[in-house]
Amino acid sequence: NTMLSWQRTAYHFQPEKNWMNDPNGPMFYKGWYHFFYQYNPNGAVWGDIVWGHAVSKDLIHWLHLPLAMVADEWYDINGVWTGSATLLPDGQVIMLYTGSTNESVQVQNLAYPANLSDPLLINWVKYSRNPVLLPPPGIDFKDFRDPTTAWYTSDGRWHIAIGSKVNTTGITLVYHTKDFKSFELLNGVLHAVTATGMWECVDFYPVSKNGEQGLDTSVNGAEVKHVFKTSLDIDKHDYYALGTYEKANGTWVPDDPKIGIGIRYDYGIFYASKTFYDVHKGRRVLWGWIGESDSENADVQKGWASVQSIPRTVLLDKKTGTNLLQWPVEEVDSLRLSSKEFDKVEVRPGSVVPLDVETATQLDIVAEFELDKEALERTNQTNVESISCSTSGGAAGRAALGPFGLLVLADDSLFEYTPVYFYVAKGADGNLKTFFCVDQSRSSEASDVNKQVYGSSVPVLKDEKLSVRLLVDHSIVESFAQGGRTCITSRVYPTKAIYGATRLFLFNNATEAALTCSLKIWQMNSAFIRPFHPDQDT
Ligand code: DQQ
Repeated sequence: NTMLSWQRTAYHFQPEKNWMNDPNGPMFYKGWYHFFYQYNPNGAVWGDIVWGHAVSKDLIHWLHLPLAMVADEWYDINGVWTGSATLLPDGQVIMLYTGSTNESVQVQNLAYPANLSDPLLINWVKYSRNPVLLPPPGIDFKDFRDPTTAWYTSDGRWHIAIGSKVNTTGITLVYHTKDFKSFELLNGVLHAVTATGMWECVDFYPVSKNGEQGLDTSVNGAEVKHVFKTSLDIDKHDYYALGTYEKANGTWVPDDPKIGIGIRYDYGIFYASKTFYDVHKGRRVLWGWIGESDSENADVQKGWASVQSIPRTVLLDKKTGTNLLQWPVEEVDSLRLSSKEFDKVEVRPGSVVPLDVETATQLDIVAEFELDKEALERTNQTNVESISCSTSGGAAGRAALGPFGLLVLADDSLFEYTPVYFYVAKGADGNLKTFFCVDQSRSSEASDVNKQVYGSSVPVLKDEKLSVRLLVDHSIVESFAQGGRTCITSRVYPTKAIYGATRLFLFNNATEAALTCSLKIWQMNSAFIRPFHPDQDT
């Protein structure tokens, strides 16, 4: 349907058509980044799931390859579900994935490349004695899925984690193995949290306490914290927490015992995410599935659904020590075309300032904001505990110190626009608390799309300016506050603010404080994401 074709993104990963969900088995192999994904070859809704496959030299431009695995065995005939890759030191590539069997039992299966000397890894072989794991006693046959990348420990074995639940407690089981064919279930669980339901797509990986490098999955020791991430089926959000992996008893202990399920990777749409260690650049890279927030009917009309996030590097935030920093991989900068800089633009309380960037559908924006210092001093204290992005009345609500920020995917008449903004409030202790939000309520004239306000508080340290990076791409806005401490990914469906009619504005709805904003804005090129032909020059 060409009516809706403008909603397709220009530099986010998408198949040519149909439904996509979770990222699967990402890795770097013989010069290529490999990306697999949950894919329905037959329609734009979830079902008939197989593994799509694409390769890239830079995580931005992609070549679509033939399906890597289809549902052709009794142990995955109801779906080739999510899995992860492990690169062994001897050069083998291990793929473990969940199959839904002919009786809809969730089992784990082993697959490997047919030809390790093919850098494109086009053909995959399923192990002849699959499945390698069945749901253990006490686990429901539909609550056993999404094996992680394996990590190696000093006992000479590889370990994998698999999400599950017991009653309503989400749990993570750990198995160890020497050959990825026979496995043993360890006593106890890696982690468990009551009332969180089924844990999907668990991820478990080390981050460096001091370094700027990413770490391979098996690294452990005093210099390392371990991130535990789970995707909650009950609310479709990804949560992570930092902690310590205690090899001796095989559990993971959160730094903050009160953290519960953890904090969100992203306060918008971002699910079933998975990291991999990029041996090529020595970094850890996070992929997340970004679904639609329009109606299923609209997806069927469009003929496609979902995109993937721009891959994000993940590092521990050394300044706070309590969160990760997520940042778009540096390769996305290669899409930057012409840029415009705006130095210390003043935005008075209650005003909107247009930014002359011509069309504004494909942008990379870096912005810094400063509120008038005197206004910050004289502002009254409020009960910050009662404030959140959605209680503040969205971007239209007005208080002393906000909201203020950018209006993206806006049309000239400000009929449609999506505010990405900060909201500052002074607490009873005199300290400022900052919220980072996206308000979708005016994003589209269409009625069958999500119009929620997304967001959370964001840590801002003394002497730090408020800063944001935005990646705008037709129907997606990925927003990173304070260097990636708090992220919000939004899918929006403007009907007027499209192509050449799209504009960008600054706004300040604070009643007390004037705002100064400095920005650099790049037009973004489209990425090449297209089918691979064997005779083409790579
Ligand atoms: N998607 C897969 C499952 C996983 C879920 C099926 C998460 O393996 O638990 O498509 O989105």
